[in-house]
Amino acid sequence: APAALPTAARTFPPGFLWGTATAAYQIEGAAAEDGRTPSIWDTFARTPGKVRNGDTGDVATDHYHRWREDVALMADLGVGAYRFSLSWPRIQPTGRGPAVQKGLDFYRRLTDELLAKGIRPVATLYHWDLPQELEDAGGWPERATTDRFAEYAALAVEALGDRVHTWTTLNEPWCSAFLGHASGVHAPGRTDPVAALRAAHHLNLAHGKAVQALRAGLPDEADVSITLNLHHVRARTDSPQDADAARRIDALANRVFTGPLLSGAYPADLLTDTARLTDWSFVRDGDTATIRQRLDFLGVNYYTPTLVSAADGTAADHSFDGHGASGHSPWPGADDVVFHRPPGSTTAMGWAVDPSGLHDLLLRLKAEVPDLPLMITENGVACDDYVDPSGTVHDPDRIAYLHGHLAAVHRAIEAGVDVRGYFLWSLLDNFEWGYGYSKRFGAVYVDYPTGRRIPKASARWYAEVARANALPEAAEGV
Ligand code: GBH
Repeated sequence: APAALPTAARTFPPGFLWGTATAAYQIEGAAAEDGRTPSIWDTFARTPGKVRNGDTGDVATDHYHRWREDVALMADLGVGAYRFSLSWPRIQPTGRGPAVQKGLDFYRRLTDELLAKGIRPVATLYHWDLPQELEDAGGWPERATTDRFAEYAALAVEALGDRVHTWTTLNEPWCSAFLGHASGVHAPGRTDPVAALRAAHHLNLAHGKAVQALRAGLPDEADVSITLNLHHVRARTDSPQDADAARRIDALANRVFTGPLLSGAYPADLLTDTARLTDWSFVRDGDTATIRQRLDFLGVNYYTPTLVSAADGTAADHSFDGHGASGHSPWPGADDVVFHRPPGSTTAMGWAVDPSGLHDLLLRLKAEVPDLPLMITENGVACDDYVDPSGTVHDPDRIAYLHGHLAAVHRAIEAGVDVRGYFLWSLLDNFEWGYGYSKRFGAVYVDYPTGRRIPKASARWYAEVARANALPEAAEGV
């Protein structure tokens, strides 16, 4: 045989879903229109010192007014699915009572337009924008919030269940619980480790109740899921001390969610590790049964791996462990664990580029929950895009990142992992939480503040991958 046969095209399974993703607060703007009231992110962003440059989502990418143009952009890209989130305070401003019709109408128009263009809508109920009134009543550390969430889920599915058949309850409850309540770098900015553990449980419970509400309003063939930012945790050495550090972070990052969601129990080691802080009496009889609902798929968001060791006496570098500037840890009971920068190049966020973390994470999930289909609900990168004098936006680092991570997904599929689709984060440059508009994750460039959209080179590259349902040989394929 000839020595240099071309390697087989890396084709994805038939029907593999190609999409892009966004979230309401990051793109919509129109913060005070049509009855919308503040969420915890409006409050947080308006608090001096919380978000870089004092940026807020008041205008964001103005998607609330430019939605039709944004759907047209997606249609031009030819990508088959769009993952977006519903703004809770736009639909139910106080977090209680009847829905605001104008708020629902926005999502009706948006989803009608998506369906008219042949794009599957994938709706997330909660991407971090709790109505401020519910925060004032105690927020996620308070159990009653789980019932408010179930009521909101019922309103959303009643209005949209006829056209949206793919639903996700929560986006990344780890961030809501631990960045929001322990390190305080996300809204509501609390720094109380016990409140964070309570929030984690109530987010799990809210998910379980919301799945029941969603299923009650959906046809049998609809898909219901949750999206987790699972951490691929590696130990720096194979010493027992470092392995134990990795185990503890794995419990707080992953198993605090996957335990009750997939196995119906909180892991025993997590309860032991945090026993100094709490006896977990906020978990009541029956809660874990409520949390363990059948899932049609698990949404996985992946950006970078996590590398840890036991404390070794050197000063910790908190630039990649989610610590707040004030030094509060997002890891209750494990603030002695040291985080290290993984090897390799880093992105504009300072996160290491390592597709093997995604591959290994997918294989772990297959080993632990073999029958659960997976969906990559976010993957992408902030990098320094270059706008040339003709106005073309070049982002070779993004193309390379996407190529490497899609190759990792493809390898996992070849190894037997049931991955159903991939959503690029993000369709548009947008409000990157604590970093404001200083970081650009979009495949489409947004010129602030005119709002003009310019597809980057990566958008054209991704459109071609989706069209072919296959990866080109090299990153610079088109
Ligand atoms: C996602 O969060 C969000 O769903 C999305 O809204 C956001 O725009 C996007 O990613 C890009 O950030 O924080 O120091 O512990 C991802 C959040 C990023 C949290 C990686 C954990 C690890 C480094 N995750 N992070 S650190």
